[in-house]
Amino acid sequence: MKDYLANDIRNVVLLGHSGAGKSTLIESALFFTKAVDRMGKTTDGTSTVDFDPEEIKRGLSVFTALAPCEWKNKKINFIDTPGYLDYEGEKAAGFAVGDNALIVVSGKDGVESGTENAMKAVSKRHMPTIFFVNKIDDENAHFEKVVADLREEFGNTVIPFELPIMEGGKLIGSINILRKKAWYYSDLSKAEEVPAAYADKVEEYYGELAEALAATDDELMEKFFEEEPFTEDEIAKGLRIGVRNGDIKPVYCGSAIEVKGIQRLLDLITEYFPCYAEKGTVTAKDDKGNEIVLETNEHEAFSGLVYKSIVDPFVGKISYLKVMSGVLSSDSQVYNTKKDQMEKISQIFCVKGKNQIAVGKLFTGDLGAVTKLAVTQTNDTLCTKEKKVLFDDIVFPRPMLGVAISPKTKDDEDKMSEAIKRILEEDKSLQLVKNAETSEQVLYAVGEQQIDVVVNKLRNKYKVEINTKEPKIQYRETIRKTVEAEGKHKKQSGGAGQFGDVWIRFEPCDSEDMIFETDIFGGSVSKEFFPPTELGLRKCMEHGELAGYKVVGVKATLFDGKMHPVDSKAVAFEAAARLAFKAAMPKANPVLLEPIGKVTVTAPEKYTGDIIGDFNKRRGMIINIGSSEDGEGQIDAEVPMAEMQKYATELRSMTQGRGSYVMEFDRYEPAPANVTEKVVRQAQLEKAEKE
Ligand SMILES: Nc1nc2c(ncn2[C@@H]2O[C@H](COP(=O)(O)OP(=O)(O)OP(=O)(O)O)[C@@H](O)[C@H]2O)c(=O)[nH]1
Ligand SMILES: [Mg+2]
Repeated sequence: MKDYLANDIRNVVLLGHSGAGKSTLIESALFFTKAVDRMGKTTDGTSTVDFDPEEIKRGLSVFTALAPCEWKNKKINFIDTPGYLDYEGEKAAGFAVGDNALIVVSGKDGVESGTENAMKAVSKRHMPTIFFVNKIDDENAHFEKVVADLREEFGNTVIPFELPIMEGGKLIGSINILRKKAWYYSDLSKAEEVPAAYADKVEEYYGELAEALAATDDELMEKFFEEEPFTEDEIAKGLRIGVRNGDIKPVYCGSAIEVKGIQRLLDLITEYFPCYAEKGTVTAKDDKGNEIVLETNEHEAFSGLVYKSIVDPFVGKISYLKVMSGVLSSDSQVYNTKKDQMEKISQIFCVKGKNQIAVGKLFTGDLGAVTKLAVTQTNDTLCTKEKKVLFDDIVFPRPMLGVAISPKTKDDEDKMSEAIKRILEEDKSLQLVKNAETSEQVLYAVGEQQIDVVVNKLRNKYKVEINTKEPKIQYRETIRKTVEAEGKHKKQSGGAGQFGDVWIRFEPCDSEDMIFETDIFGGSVSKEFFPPTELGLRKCMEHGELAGYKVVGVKATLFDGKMHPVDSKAVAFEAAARLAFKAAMPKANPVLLEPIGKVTVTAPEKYTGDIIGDFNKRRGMIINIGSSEDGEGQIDAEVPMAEMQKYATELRSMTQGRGSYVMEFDRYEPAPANVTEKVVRQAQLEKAEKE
């Protein structure tokens, strides 16, 4: 591939529902432009962008991938994103470096939640957008219905540019609405008359398109009202403006699998989608945190954003980046602003699926990869030492689905933490939390399939086997009644004896940490035994008597005791304190506390009723019903966290993937009797198993 300057590069991110045909459409474009010699398939593992074993096994995309092709002296960087919701993090990475969006819609399944999510994302970024209605070859495909649904859902800026021509259930050609001409796939070189059966529909679509074009320019509007035809130049200018500012979102159609409709799509992309350099400038922060403006051209100092990293146990690290300004050259030194360190760039690659093609330079706006960087990670900015800049982080989704992971064997234990560290570096939508209280390592992910990918990656790439289970809920225990109890530890058989005797008052208090006081009269317990008594109690507080959970809200006062002239020792008082605790707790009206989370759910309003009903079943309390920043429904609730373990999956099925939520721990509250009973029983079972 030759070098492409900024003006000749188009970055196009493919978005849409899983299974709409994004990866196949890219393959089709690569095949059509001869970037690959065989048309690969996502279903048999031969596609260019779905090459990872996890993708091949599942028959869908799991990772964002890059595949450039050349068309009419332009380079189109196709960025494939996974439609499946678990891979939201990968989608965020790919989306962040796209300048234009190609939303693929299945002609047979129409507008789906993935289409809506894609549209929501591109609207937020005001990204120029084209729709491609795919699978028109399928007998159940219905282009006009899909167009009508798209317009109803996303408004009148969605405008059909073509109409498929079918014959005997086969897609044989398409009509260009603007030119009112038909092209047949048997011979794309000549335009023909529109078949009579399509004439009315063409007129209807033409009216919509002409009006949208007219709206881009006053002169065109005048012509439109005068019913004068637009010239080719006027059309081109109007389209360029309309597509760029989002007032026109062309709808194209075809069949990725039959390589139909690809040529016009490529034309549209190269002619009407803007290149990144057209932005003119991009803002970043300088090393003092002040805003700095960089020009998006080759003369500016180099800067780049790393949007994805792959840590290969054999090859080392591969860092994917977008050149935000200037030129990145091989055999150069760049500065990593976040890490405050120089990095050596030896080789630069243009990436096509799993293949890396060495190139000498990457120009402004281009996407590529570099290998073996020492400290650079995803979301780092690379730049020159002379012009230090920092770009905003790509925002990755907050994972909410927790799973406790543990190594299967001792051998796995040694390798697990290093392997997980690498996996976390690759996937910014994963988080690992080491919970000191439950002694668990909890991996948080977006969805269950993503967890499965992690388990497989550990097994296949790092040869580590792990167990997964639902994380423990961090219950707590407290007391409701003041009690006094004696603990007497006496060991006088053989050797040196041990003697400690304490009287301790336990009373409820507000402090999470135990408060320890002494109120000894007449020296019944010498001061030197206060610390071991306290230590004994503190150890007990870690595991309550009710169900083994941490005890909070207790004040303990050592108010009496006895000593032995020879046998009284620190260990004996520690043991005595423990006995006092054990004796006191059952009488102190112990209570189990459960964690309550503050939950915010965002989903289209039509789901509000279901979401609220579901919270009632989860013992939740609705705090507020309102709207989110995006104008969707927002429900705030407080729910026991034990009821939310699988909520990520359940909310998804309740809203067909349109809802999302965040939850934060808020406070502890006494658990109801039935919950306490269940937790206590479970604890007893576990204890019995251990013994
Ligand atoms: N009939 C028909 N099937 C198609 C067409 N394009 C893709 N498919 C099939 O649709 C299925 C999904 O295609 P993919 O390209 O993997 O879909 P995707 O949008 O990349 O899906 P995700 O990676 O999960 O987001 C596969 O079985 C394809 O063979 C098409 O034009 N016509
Ligand atoms: Mg795919």
